[in-house]
Amino acid sequence: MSDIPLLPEVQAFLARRHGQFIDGQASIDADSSTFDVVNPATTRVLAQVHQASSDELQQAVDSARRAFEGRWRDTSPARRGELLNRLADLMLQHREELAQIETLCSGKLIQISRGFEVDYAVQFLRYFAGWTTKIQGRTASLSLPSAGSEQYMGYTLREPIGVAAGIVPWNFSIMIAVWKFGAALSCGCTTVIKPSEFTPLTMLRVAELAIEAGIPAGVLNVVNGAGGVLGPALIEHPAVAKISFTGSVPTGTGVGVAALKAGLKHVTLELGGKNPAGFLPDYPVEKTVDGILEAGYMNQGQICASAERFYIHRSRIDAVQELLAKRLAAIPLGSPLDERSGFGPVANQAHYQKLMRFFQQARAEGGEVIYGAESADMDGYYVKPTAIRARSQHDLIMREETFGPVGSLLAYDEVDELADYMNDTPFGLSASLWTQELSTALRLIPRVEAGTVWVNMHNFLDPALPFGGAKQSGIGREFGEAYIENFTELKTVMIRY
Ligand code: TXE
Repeated sequence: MSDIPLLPEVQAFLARRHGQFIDGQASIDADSSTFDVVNPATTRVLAQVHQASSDELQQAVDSARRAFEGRWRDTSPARRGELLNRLADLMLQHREELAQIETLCSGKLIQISRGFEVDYAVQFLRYFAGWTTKIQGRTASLSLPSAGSEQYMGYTLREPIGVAAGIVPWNFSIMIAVWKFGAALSCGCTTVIKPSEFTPLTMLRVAELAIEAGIPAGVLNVVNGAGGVLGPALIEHPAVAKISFTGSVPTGTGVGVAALKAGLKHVTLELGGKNPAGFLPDYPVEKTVDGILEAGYMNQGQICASAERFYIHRSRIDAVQELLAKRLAAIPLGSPLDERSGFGPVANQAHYQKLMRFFQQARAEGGEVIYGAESADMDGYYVKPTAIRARSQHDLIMREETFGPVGSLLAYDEVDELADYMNDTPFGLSASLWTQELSTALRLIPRVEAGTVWVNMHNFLDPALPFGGAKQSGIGREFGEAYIENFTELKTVMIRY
């Protein structure tokens, strides 16, 4: 097994000093403290990044506000679309460079970095570019009384909301940022993106490409630093009108409260949860195992929509368990820069330690380890893909998001019981049903409490369809037409004539 060679431009990029990207250029406050970016596959420090100072934060928001008022809001929709498409072209031209930087920072398999962080992100960016010319209000027929000859007309306008802050997690540092800035820019908003402190580098490079594409300075700014310090400062800044957050439920809840307290700011929260996959009694064993692998283990399970709870009919669960153990054991763990690896490290040390605590807890609760539940004997933050047979729906492993490669299996007897189990959680981001009986699926879909329900598939997103959480998994929807609501204010106009 061997790693692909790093491109010279990746090595040159890593050797630079890193900080923020403000008003069209790199910004480094030499007096501000630095934090390390660690390669989770080796635990070695890759780069150091200067934390944004409060002056820099101010400059980033000021620059976004000036760019909004002075230029971007008034740039024609067609031109905005053209520029977003040009950025998409440049991202593809720099595909390998961006993918390598992402893999080094996050431990994501290089093929996934190429396919998702670049190709798929570009597909989203082009989707948003296509919407720029289609954002519309409506006209309405009014019923106001007319005493004489006066008449009325009424219509609505969708106006860009202003400066939008995008707070991004570490699991998809480019793609999730594109969801936020692509959507914002297409609506005429400008942005300040705060990447996760674990993956702060890729967006600095994307912001440079945005300038090369011709997107005006100040439209896309990037500030880096500890979420607990920078996040609240960004949310509270009076010129920030909107916060779009993706991340964990506790942090997201805090962000929502802070956004309301900071002046009833608009907020979109895309949070995680504890997503279920329910396999109906007719579904064959081998296909069930394929489904579990698809739903739970991609990107080491570090996908907010991934399933972590798997409900299998009692008549099949033992056979599923046996085959799943074999399939998990056969996944080749290895360096994420080696194209033959099928499974890389988890993204950072804190996450690795959190998973170790989950394994301990699951054992203490009497969960049966089907496979894994331990680290792999390798230098980086590697954990084995894990499956646990839970004792009951009340086990911690069935209730709390691990955000890792950890599937918990539980047997059910009746289909009604399955629906109850699936909904027995405060969260509701996604869910999947697996059956060859379409009528069973169609009857169950309305009963499942989740923002997205897949049938015979899991973890697929399409820019044309809204995505977001029910219950405590979030507020608002991204993608589809739904995203336009997030970044525009609806203005009603009434005219008497
Ligand atoms: O996530 P956070 P973290 C889960 C996963 C992981 C745990 C912690 O289980 O182990 O969360 O990861 C910024 N105000 N998920 O700490 O805290 C932070 O800097 C404003 C699930 O990375 O949610 C980062 O940019 N912002 C998940 C972003 O919020 C704040 C994806 C996400 O950080 C802030 C990631 C604050 N007070 C982790 N504190 C999912 N389900 O999608 C932090 N941030």
